[in-house]
Amino acid sequence: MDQEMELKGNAREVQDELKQMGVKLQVLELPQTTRTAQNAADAIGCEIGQIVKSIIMRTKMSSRALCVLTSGTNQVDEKKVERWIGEPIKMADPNFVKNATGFSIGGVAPVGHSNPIITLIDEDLLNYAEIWAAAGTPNAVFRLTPMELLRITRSIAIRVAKEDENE
Ligand code: 5CA
Repeated sequence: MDQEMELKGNAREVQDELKQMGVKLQVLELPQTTRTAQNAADAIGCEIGQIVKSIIMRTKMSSRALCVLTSGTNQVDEKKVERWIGEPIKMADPNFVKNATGFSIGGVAPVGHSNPIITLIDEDLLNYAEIWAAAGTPNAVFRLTPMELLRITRSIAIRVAKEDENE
């Protein structure tokens, strides 16, 4: 399609990666910014929970990158992820994110990283029929189903969200 022909830079690379994986998912470049989950929901006209945040964490001891694909309404509970990974973790800084994924914060896609990254998916994303993820730049996104996200990231869904302290 025309839109696909015009994709540039990282958005094109993400589109090429998706195509190589054999999935028919289309990267869209929007006129508005999609830098944050709220921005993306406003630009797309969907619920913020449908936005996939690609949160890059760093293991404290082995210094490996970890990608936690989180619903736009949730915050990552580091303790829940640590239990799964078996090592303390912390948020990655912007340089680490760029080196690990090839993308800058605000445009980190769930696929097409510079190196393979261990990925976990927030189970709350499974509640939606359709979700939207970043596609390499702060104004590129693509729509997919939660099952497609599981498949293209070869990942699993777990409970990662911080819960209300009263719960
Ligand atoms: N394009 C949208 C979703 S389609 C997007 O990328 N959203 S995001 O949530 O994945 O990216 C912003 C996230 O980057 C924030 O939620 C935050 O966790 C992280 N972030 C923002 N600033 C920093 C920073 N200075 N250091 C580390 N992480 C940051």
